[in-house]
Amino acid sequence: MGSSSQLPSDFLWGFATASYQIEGAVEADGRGPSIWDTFCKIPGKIAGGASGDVACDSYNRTHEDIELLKKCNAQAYRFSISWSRVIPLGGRNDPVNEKGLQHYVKFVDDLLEAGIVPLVTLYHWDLPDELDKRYGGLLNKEEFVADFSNYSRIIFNALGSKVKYWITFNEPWCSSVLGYNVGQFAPGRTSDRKRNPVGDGSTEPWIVGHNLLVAHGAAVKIYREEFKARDGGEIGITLNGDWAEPWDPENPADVEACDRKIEFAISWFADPIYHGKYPDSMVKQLGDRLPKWTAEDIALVRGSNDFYGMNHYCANYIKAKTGEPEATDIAGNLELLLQNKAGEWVGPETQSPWLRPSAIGFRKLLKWLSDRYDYPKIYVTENGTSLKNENDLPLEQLLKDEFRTQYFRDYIGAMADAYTLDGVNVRAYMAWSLMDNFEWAEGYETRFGVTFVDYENNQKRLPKESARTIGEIFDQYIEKA
Ligand code: PNW
Repeated sequence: MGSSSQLPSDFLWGFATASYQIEGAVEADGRGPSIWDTFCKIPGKIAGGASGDVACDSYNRTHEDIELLKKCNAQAYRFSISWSRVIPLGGRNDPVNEKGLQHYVKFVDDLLEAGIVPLVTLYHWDLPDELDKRYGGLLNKEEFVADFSNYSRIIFNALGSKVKYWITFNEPWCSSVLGYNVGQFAPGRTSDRKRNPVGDGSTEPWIVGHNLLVAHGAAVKIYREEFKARDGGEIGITLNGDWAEPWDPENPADVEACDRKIEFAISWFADPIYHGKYPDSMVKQLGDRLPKWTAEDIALVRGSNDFYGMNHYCANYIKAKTGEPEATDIAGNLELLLQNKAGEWVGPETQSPWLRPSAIGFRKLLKWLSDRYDYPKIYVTENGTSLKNENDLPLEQLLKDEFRTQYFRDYIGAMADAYTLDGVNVRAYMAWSLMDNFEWAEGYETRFGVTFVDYENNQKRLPKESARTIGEIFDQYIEKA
């Protein structure tokens, strides 16, 4: 497997990060707070009481980060823009902060000068806090769509001539489910009263997911009507989703539940975009709790992807539940397990409780998506792994991250197989992540970087083994032009 597979000569690869996870400098140059600044201040929400206050200090170290990218021979870099740096209060009638905006203009110029292709995410979870307070943020369709449209237009205007790849939203599933059902991510709303006095996990995630789709569609319309002819770029949304294998392959209910699990995680967003409706399995389970598409909204959403942005990490075993689904169920009335009926683990343990690698699952999901959405152009916008106890290893060992290197070998090989053997139209790959960073609720205890960041020592960056190897892996697979 893998040895004879290839990737096309124009395949684009590089690394990904996100603003709140790396930038720090939360008060620099007039930045306003985001919902993550606020969430991090609530005791007990983040491991070790951490926050993105300093993180990797990337706001002040753009040159170091570009040097890192060059050292890895990266062709591309996916990063996100902090909305509240550009519009500190966030809204369409609020002032634009020219300093914040110019930071990104300069950064993009510097990347281009270094020969690195920028992929820009407009929204990687850091909503301006004021919008959450003012009108309930993502819960308020009219206001949120209008404000996101305004913000997007400002960014397209400032960067459109230089940036050819745009991602509207990163992982709307995480914003909706982790932010409004589980309550583990900002703004932390949930039905679980031990976690939060407010929130309704049976309705809010579906409203938020719907609003994110409409906001995505609205931004795409703006890009296509006002910028695309001039700038010639592409725009899409990035969806997360892992592969599903039946807990008991002999049990048809488990086999069926696998498709349902992917539908609840991915097709929730991808079906409206590619098919103009929500999946039947979701309509059936959620009934009126799933918002209805108006003709106007679905016209914005349908056909709104120039490419499919895919974040992918791992696989799960799926066991169908019997009986009626709970009101707060978001998964499709099934259990996500790491072991199957025979007691086999889906993959080796990592530091992230939800992540056990299974490279073959990557190939299978690429094919599943291609079948369902008629072979769209796919850009893998994130893929990577943490390492069990990496944070506790002595530096010397930590820099030899063979486990992560092998993960990239296996996953990139599986992707090349999907391209070569399954006809999957995958054209780009961004490894998560360029460097260790603020891993949301897990704080700094979990590391995903190909570069070690020494938080104790002035955020010094030291490339790990995987940083060196990933370029060699791509070199092996990418056809010479
Ligand atoms: C993605 N889950 O998040 C994000 O896009 C990144 O910002 C993040 O650092 C990376 O994956 C690694 O976690 C996810 O619980 C977070 O299933 C959690 C889950 C999935 C994706």
